[in-house]
Amino acid sequence: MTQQQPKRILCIHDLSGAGRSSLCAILPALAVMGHQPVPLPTALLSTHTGGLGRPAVLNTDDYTPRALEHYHSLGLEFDCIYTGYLSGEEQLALVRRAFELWPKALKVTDPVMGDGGRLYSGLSRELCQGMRELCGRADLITPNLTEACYLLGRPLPEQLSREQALGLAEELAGLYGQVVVTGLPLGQDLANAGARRGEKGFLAERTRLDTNFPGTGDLFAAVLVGELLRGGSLEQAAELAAGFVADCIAATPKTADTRLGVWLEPHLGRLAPGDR
Ligand code: PXL
Repeated sequence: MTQQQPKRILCIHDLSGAGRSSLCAILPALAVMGHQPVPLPTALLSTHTGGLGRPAVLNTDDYTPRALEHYHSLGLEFDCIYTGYLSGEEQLALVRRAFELWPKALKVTDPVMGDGGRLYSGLSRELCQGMRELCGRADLITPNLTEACYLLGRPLPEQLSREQALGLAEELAGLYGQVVVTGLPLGQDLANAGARRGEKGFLAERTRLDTNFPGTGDLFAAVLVGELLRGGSLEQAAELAAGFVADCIAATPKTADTRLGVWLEPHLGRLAPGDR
């Protein structure tokens, strides 16, 4: 079997030790898909901020700009720069600098700001404004519905028809370029869940399970990025990512502590090249 050259991906996200979010979900997913993720942690946290109390936090603003310049001085090339959770406004400049240093890299921004209609605790309005601007610089953005509504400056709908969902994504695409919106509450009988193509775009539908886990947006975006870099289309990548996340959610025991994220570890092997 011929080996595909691993794609090198600069991952600008936080490292939250427990809870299977951000880099702790992203790094294993990208690596098992055959890529070389290079983490640039925007902060170190003991856990994510979603319900596990107040995490211990270490600011990395003194480290990250120097790490970027070091990578550049080494002549390291990145095929992709993939950005997510930023804990402060300084990090907007960090991402802009990364985009500037590697102009040929595919720029993917997951504008991690909130969920369920609320912003994550500790994120300032200014940071969220800056995130908007960053989305304008990216080649592809992957907001969830809360973030998509924030980017469009409108309230969160409780439910969406397929037509409305495609319309929302189209509106965002008009402003920002390529867009994949996650977590759309379609509220329909999805017994025949699967891929659906409309005139304006596509839907990767899965049956909605009545639980919420932190980190699933990070896992989705990582698999999406991984598949795009393996040469998949946006639609194929979204299907793979939606299926993988849905399978991880379904396979996590009902009694598990949802705050610790989905039990992704037993399933990662399925993402390996040649294992699909
Ligand atoms: O999964 C999104 C995310 C990433 N990073 C941190 C978070 C969250 C969501 O709560 O708190 C630190």
